[in-house]
Amino acid sequence: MNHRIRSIPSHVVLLGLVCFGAAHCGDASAPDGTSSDASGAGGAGGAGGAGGAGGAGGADSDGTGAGGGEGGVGGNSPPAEDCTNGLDDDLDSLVDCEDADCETHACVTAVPAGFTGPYLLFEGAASEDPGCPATFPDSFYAGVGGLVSSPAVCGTCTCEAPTGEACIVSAYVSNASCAELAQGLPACGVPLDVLADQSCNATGAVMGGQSNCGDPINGACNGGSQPCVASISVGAAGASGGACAPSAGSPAELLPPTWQTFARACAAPSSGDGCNNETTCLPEPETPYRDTLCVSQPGDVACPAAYPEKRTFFDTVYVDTRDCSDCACGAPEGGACNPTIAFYSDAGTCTQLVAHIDAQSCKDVPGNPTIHGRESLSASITPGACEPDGGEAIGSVTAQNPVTFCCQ
Ligand SMILES: [Ca+2]
Ligand SMILES: [Ca+2]
Repeated sequence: MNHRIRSIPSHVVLLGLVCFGAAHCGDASAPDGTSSDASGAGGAGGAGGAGGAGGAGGADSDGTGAGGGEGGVGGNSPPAEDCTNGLDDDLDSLVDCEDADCETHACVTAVPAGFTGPYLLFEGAASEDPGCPATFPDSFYAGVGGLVSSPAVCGTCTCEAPTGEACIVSAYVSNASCAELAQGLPACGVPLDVLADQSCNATGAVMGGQSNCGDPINGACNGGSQPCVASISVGAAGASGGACAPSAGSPAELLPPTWQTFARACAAPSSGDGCNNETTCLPEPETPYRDTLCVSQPGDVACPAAYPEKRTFFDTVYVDTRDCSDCACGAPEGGACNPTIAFYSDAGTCTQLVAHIDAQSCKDVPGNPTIHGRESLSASITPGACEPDGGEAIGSVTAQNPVTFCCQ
């Protein structure tokens, strides 16, 4: 006789398969027509359920009952619904997120192309990093965000006193007298600037002794009969040229940048079904994590519509170009000189004096002399000053290696 044991699906819960008495349990025809010849056999153990109770003793003619069968071997406890395995574990025909047992889970929009996730995200102080919880046990990412840096602190630039300033005095040798010049009458003349450094200036000359050397006619100095040299006007003197040496400046003082935010993203090892095709079943976030899940992509990228909230994090490496610009100086300004100029008639040797003339004055010179050499009687220059420039904070701190998280 073929003794068949029917295979029982492991998930089937068998309760109440109880054998009452040998008459019922022994030689009972099985539903498939085979017979079981065990007398008083215990009930079959229910897989995944409680074991069958032992068979009760059957009544017989002497009033003593045969021994009851032994109880079946107890099965495992019924499995709870695993919400992330795509199976109906507890056999209520509800898979994962469909199952009320998965109320701590929710359907989450599937990960858009190019992204990974979804991830649980923590943002906060690094000292409060919670790590990853049991529901999302795999740490996917740890980074920082919110880079804050202050500009370089720069010392004040200064400029040394100017050097190389020259005192240039304008002189004008005219065929008009000082009085005529003062009246603004037409006059002809020749400018003869003087470098007031106590050297004998010999460049340029106005020849005297002539009587027809440029009287103005109709405003043009092309003829006339007056002496060619009647007066010398000395204009305002001023220092010009030169330069100031800038101070070296102080080294840029750089405070280290700080990150306002620490970020950690955690992944779940698997996701479940029970959602529509566009979504997946995952544990719902709990504090201190962000209350929506996020997807990620390396770099600084735009976020898809399904995960619109963009968060950008970086590793702690940064590029710091902060510095102070070099110190520089503008041109000297405000220098002064006010020399008396001596004019000579000789050929640039400054020996035959014609006149001493102070700056900003005019003097008539009699005898129509030649004016050639001229020199300043002092070389004193009251130095000007240069406006300092530079020493400004430049550059910036730039975070590196961005990673984009896009959250719901
Ligand atoms: Ca399941
Ligand atoms: Ca289920």
